[in-house]
Amino acid sequence: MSTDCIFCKIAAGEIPATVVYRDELVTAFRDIHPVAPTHILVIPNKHIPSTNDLSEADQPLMGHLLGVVPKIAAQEGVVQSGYRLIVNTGPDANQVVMHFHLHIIGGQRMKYPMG
Ligand code: DGP
Repeated sequence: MSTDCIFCKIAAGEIPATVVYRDELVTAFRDIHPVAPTHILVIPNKHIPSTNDLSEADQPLMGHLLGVVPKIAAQEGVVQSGYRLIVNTGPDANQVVMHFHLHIIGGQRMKYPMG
């Protein structure tokens, strides 16, 4: 855990968030500034700053993180309608919080093309 990381504190239950899924490895909660009717962030409970910091040892964890997405999508009622997964990494992607997080965005038709 990184003591100055807001997402570490959410994972540890030290600051409030609307948690929609939690297990020993990952936590999912509603984004504070939703851009769509469904906007969930899925994070590893372990502090990993960004995609660039993933190690080979993190592969089972990241597989698990992706694996919980359909369960959360089902809870949110967007499995059939679809949803977008986004991982912002670094300045050009506007990554603001330096704790790896996967955005699940859905509940409305997404803009396309992306970028
Ligand atoms: P990104 O640009 O990918 O780093 O997006 C970070 C997201 O995190 C952004 O959509 C807003 C959300 N966020 C930031 N701080 C908090 C917080 O304290 N609680 C919650 N629930 N979401 C937060």
